[in-house]
Amino acid sequence: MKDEKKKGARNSRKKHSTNAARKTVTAASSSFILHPSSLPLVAVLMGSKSDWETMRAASDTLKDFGIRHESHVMSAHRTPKLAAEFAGAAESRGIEVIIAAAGGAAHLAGIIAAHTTLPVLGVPMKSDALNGLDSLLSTVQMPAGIPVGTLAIGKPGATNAALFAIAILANKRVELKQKLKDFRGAQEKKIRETKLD
Ligand code: RP5
Repeated sequence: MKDEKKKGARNSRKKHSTNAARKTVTAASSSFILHPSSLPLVAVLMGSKSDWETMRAASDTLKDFGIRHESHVMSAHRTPKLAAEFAGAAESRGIEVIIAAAGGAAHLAGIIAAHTTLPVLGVPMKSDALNGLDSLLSTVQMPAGIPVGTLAIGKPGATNAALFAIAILANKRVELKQKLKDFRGAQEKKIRETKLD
């Protein structure tokens, strides 16, 4: 009974957040959008919930740097209209960078980039069939004119997409630039202090 209640609450939360995301997309299409400081700066998109285990690394990295962001599942193939609507409205919602991850015939980053001039960073997901080589080639081989900045396959790509987004945001945010430098410094210190036995 208790479990059923929990499940019900979980489902209703899920429904609510999906509806909320849709509402934001719809609302963002209108012309009187404000940019309050609570709005997300980065959107982390992925083609399937099965990508979340990998893409959590992007979200966690953004969290570590205190970057407001939102994460959504949408697909170039399964929800093409939602992907186009989201990309078309993203800039007016205050989003500055979009990270888009997909696997297999990975077209999400491309379709997002086709509908916005915001920087789009693509993360190829590791696939069962071809180990992510399919995703990498699908994401990276954009024809000239519509760029997608493609990162490495899988988790390293997810982390680096977030760091790349942070580097873009840091160009106009002094404190964030300092945080990024501190992060690099800590990383360097760790390597310099590594002792092998
Ligand atoms: C892509 O197909 C997704 O990005 C995912 O990486 C892959 C497999 O999706 P599922 O079949 O697991 O939903 O669209």
